[in-house]
Amino acid sequence: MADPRPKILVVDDIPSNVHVLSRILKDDYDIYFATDGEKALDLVQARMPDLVLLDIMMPGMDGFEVCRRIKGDPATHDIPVIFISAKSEVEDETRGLEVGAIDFITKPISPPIVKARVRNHLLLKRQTDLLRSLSFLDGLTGIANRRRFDDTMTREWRRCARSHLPLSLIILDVDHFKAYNDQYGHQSGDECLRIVAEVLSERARRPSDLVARYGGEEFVCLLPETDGAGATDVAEGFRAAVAQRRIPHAQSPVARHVTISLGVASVIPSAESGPDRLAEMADQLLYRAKRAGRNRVQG
Ligand code: GH3
Ligand code: MG
Ligand code: MG
Ligand code: MG
Repeated sequence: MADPRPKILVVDDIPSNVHVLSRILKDDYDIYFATDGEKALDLVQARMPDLVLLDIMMPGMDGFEVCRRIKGDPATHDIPVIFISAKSEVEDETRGLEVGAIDFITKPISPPIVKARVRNHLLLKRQTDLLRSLSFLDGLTGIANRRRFDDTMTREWRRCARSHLPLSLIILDVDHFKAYNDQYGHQSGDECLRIVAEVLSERARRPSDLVARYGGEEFVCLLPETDGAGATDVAEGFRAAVAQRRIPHAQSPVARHVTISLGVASVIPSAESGPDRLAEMADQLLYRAKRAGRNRVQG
């Protein structure tokens, strides 16, 4: 599928300036526009543009302030901002760059230069976005990695604490995986982990459920707004689905195929405490599932 057209927000209080920029760029990009700072900020939130072309001198909120606010919000911080201004003093340009703009173009503009700079900055933005998304993925299985899990856990902990909703965590570990590697080789071990990751991802029910590789042959599933009973159901579904894949494991004392053990912990988060205790609880329960014979869920 072709990439969607990049979205550019043009902000200028003089409609004819907006018009000129739109004409230069509209063949290659989707253009949105605003003629004051407040509307610009609303559109940034609503449209999440890939680039903002921003005038400085506007009645009400000026461009510097608009830029500062875009850069101050974690949700919009990474959107590149280019000032396009008749203000051409060194101090103006310096200030523009200091409030977080990536470039500064002076009016009157030269259409080919605007086009070329916009193209370059969008290319860079695309590469940065790609790198960021890769930094949150596990290289072996392609599912979320530990970094993504930690990030999401922090965010969901706060959200559930604010709304007094339960947050559940499943930690699971492949049974006798050392013996699997010894028997079938490390490459097959890797393939087995990819299959387990796929099975878990297929079984996670809600879009807000996050399945991640926790490390080695351990995986986690974070379940916001889910109580212990709900999470135990999901865990049991994981256990059964992995067993049903019948991945041969001749050396396993549990079954002749690959199995997993799971610990399930659930809390209603509070603002005073952090998520570490939840992970500890789930980990201890996983350990109990192992001692109780493996291929089971311990809630
Ligand atoms: P238990 O049922 O108690 O969990 O036994 P186990 O053998 O699974 O546990 P142990 O912690 O002794 O062994 C885990 C093994 O997982 C050892 C390690 O080499 C293997 N492993 C960890 N990460 C990877 C990986 O990315 N690929 C492969 N192939 N093996 C891995
Ligand atoms: Mg102006
Ligand atoms: Mg382990
Ligand atoms: Mg194991």
